[in-house]
Amino acid sequence: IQEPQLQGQDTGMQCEDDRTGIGVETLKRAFLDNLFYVQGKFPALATKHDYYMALAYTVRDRLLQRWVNTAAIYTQEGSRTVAYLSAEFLMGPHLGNNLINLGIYNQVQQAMTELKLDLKELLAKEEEPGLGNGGLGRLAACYLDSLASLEIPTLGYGIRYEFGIFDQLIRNGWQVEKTDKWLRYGNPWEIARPEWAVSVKFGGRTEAHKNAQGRYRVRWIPHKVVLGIPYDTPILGYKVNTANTLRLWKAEAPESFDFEAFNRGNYYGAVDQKVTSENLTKVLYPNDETYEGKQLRLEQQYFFVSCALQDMLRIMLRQKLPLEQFHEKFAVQLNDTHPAIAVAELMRLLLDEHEMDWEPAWEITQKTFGYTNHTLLPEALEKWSLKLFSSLLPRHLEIIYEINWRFLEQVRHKFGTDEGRIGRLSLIDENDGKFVRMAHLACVGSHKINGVAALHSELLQKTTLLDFYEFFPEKFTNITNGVTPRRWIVLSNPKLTNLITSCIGDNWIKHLEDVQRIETYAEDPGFQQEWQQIKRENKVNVAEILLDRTGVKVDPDSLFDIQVKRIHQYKRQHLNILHAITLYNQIKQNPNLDITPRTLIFAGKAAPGYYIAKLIIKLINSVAEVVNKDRDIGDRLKVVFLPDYNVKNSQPIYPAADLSEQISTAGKEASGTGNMKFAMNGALTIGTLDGANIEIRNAVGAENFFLFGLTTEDVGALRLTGYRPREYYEQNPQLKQAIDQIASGYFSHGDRSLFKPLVDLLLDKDPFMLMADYQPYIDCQQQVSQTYRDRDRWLQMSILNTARMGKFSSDRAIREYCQQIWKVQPVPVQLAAEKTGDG
Ligand code: TH1
Repeated sequence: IQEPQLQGQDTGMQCEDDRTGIGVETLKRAFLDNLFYVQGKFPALATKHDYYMALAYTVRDRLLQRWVNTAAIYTQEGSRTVAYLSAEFLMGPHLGNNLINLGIYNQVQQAMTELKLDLKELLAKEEEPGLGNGGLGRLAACYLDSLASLEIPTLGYGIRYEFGIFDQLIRNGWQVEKTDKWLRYGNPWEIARPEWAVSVKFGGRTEAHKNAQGRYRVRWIPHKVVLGIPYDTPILGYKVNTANTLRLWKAEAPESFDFEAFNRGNYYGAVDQKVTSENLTKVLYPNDETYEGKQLRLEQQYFFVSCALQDMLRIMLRQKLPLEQFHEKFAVQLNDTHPAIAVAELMRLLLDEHEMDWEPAWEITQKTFGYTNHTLLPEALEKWSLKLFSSLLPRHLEIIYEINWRFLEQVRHKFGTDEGRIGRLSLIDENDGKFVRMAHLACVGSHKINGVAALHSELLQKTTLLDFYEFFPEKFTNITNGVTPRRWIVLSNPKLTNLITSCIGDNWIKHLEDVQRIETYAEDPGFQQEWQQIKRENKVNVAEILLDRTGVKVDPDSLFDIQVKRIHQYKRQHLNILHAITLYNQIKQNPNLDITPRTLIFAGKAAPGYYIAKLIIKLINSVAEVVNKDRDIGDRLKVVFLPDYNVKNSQPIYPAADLSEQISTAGKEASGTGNMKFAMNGALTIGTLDGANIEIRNAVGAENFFLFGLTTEDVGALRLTGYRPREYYEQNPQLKQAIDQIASGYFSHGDRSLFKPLVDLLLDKDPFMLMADYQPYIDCQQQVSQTYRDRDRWLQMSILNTARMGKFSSDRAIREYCQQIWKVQPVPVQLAAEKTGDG
């Protein structure tokens, strides 16, 4: 797909450096060399995995030169740097992405073919680092790609979970979780940096002491100390020499043995400390958008934040920068409130460890941080009980009290003593029990607060953070999410990439706005024909995957109607399944019905403790079982649940979709990013006026988007006037039939108790208003079916969707962060060879 660049062509005659050359012969030689010297194998003994590793090291060698150069230039220039703090980074497999960004995909493919190997098979061998739950973690990964591609000095800081998000199996229709042993066969993309380990304290108490100048300072005497070891992964930009760093921290015991215990003969006891310390970074909490007040989670958050800030201070000292310039050297972004303890930790480091006074320390802190809010759902808003907080972070609680006291003084100064307002703004929630409110800490400690789509940012200011908006409106802004076209178009959909590039060149990969130029072809029959052919081939590919993983055979000529995302009530996978049941009933009632054949594809994980979400998975599989084996239905309707949705498994999905399901209750989905990946790949969206759907519809044109459902205002008004879901059920025969079938055991071998909790919830409470949105959704789906029958119209709509998605590149989003929040400039990196002109 990509032509070689940055380096000269390999003529096969001149001798390229085995570690940097990108000619086919050099790549083959380097690959075999790595097979021998890294894996200790020769071809006759090598497994597929050995070949994958040899290729990964071959690619890594080509990254390292850029990585080392980048670090040298950043150090030499003392560049202003973005530090992106996130408890989750859902990077996906590295190999394919690095091949694309290096621009060597085609050469490597050829080299492998010449060695009688299949690059696709080797790519499939990579275990992806699933260090995130869903959209929030994947957004962080897209942003790292764009930051590197835009040549912005960046450090991503996070946690090196030993076990990432669980692997999902489906057994008897239920989700079963399996631990994700991603490090089992080694990770060729990371380099441990034990020389930059830091200590992190926990628990204990504080005391006052006099410093050398005779002034009182606070000292923290911890109960335990844990070591943080950084593991670095290079993040290469697209066709640039910039390779930034993702620095993930692993917890270790400061001493692997407790020698006192050892000498007492308690060998097993001696290893205890090692075990408990290492538990800290053992596993990712698999909850998307619901927090559990678990001690270990707060420990994880504080651990990686403290490691990150200490690391930044080390970098400043090494570059001989005074600490007063911390906010000039680093722009630190808080990816939701998970790293919000950073506000108190930076204060502690400046005050206690570097003896700065409160006022300058606070000014530096506020100028350093930006806070991104990703959700309005109340169950996701983190608050920690004072009991837990004070036992774990006693010094931070003192600092938070001081921040709060000073902040509330300012509030009083501005608004007078309005106790209601003060209670609502306080960093401490005293409503029932006492809690530290992390979003409040993040707001007060940051100079900018952003939501992730226009509607979400508006709602933040009008509802969840209204009091903060009234107090400092200038801090608030919106930056609509984006996704990287490198992974989500070029890597995932090579055929579409080639078609677009053959028409308009490849500039669009770096400047997605340019993809607009394919609009002139939207009605060109030849182009439409190729467009359709590519979609069909992508659907055939997914049909093969579905057959392989689920045993269900689907028709690639049917309409591929896809909903892939975490399973959540607010995302309403169960509304989609009500549509499936409705279609099923329509065919059963009229076996000769000429309907548009559809394949409904679902995928996504449920949090292991989220009972209703797991029941929704069971319902999807139960409906699938009945529908798929019903001979009356035939190829007109299929329902499939693809297990173990992750980045790797998602890549073939987006390019194969005709219809993208974005059907959350209005006001609940902050942005969504899957909606963008689908539309860029030419899927049409059926969706509500929620999150980024609104902006996607504005961009692609209302006539190219299937809109239905309540608006955010409707939802609020209906709630206020008294929402009675059962009335919709009683008054709508189709809906009643579908619900009654679920309740009667039609899909559960006569078991009436299985889905009762779900049915009762829908009829009595229906917190996400499926009953109200049911008929508008069904009607809109009918429109979809009609439109699909007009092939030319559909193709034109599909092409226009891709053409008009330029805004949703993460490059645009990152440019906005750079200008509005981080005030940071690109720092281009040249390779030494380029500088001397002998490359
Ligand atoms: C998601 C939002 O639900 C989604 O709408 C948005 O596109 C995405 O973030 C990126 O901005 C969130 N994921 C999480 C995960 C946790 C807590 C809150 C959110 S919001 C653990």
